[in-house]
Amino acid sequence: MAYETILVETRGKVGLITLNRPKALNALNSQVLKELLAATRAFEADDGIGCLVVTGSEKAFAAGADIKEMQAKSYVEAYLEDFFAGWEDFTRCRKPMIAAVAGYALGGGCELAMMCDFIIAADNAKFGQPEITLGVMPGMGGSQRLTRFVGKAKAMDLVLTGRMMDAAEAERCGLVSRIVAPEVLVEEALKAAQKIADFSLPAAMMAKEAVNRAYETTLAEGLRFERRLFHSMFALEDQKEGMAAFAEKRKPNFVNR
Ligand code: CO8
Repeated sequence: MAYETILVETRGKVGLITLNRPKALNALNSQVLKELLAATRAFEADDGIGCLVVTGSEKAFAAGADIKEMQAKSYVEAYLEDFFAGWEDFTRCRKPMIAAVAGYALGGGCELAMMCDFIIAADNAKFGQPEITLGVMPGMGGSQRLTRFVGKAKAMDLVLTGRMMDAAEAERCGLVSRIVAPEVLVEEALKAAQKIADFSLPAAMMAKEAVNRAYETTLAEGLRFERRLFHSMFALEDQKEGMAAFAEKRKPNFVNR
């Protein structure tokens, strides 16, 4: 598929997707969604890929859903097309995904970053849910994911005032896992992604599934789910290889089986 709003590259075992609508600060319109889903599915189906990185430009990861595209929508149009529901498909990607965020990650941009498994931010990153300033509220998961990630006080502050927070504040409150200089952002994200991709893919996918389960269930159920997955890992060749390599003081050679 030829893409117009994203750039898609393979770097080693990593699939790199770069949002590419510079004139609109990478605003997320329906074409971006369609292309992002297609690229993600292609990487998901590619056995050579173990991790994905989603990034934008140095000025903007994404400045939100495309306001100009949605401004004239009626309620019934939004309802019938289940506006924004397609973004849920993005979160169905089972391979690990890293968001590499520089510049603005606002509204849907912040929500897209939160759909990834973790966020590496450049020190110029700015996160926010400014929908309230447009007479609406977050519609791609912001009121739910942000609240789970940073807690009620900070989420209410951001969602109700529409203010932006910088990378340091985002790291302090747990939204961001690490901060790097803008010029090395993609390189650092690719390094982290390559590291993940070099591990056993089924182990990484199960680990992702288990951590995500923590957001959806009780502690007792989550612990049971974790233990079942952990037991099942003894069926993996990669478990035998990883533990043998440790005992034999050598590097493991994982085969994703
Ligand atoms: N949508 C469409 N176009 C955008 C967007 C956007 N979200 N953000 C920026 N652009 C466009 C601008 O219109 C401008 O285009 P043009 O040159 O044609 O006028 C171009 O990008 C450059 O933007 P600016 O000139 O504004 O650049 P600045 O550097 O001056 O400002 C900002 C950067 C602060 C990021 C500013 O662009 C801004 O405030 N953008 C909007 C941020 C925002 O409000 N995002 C939330 C959008 S709503 C959303 O994501 C979810 C909605 C949920 C609704 C639920 C309904 C069911």
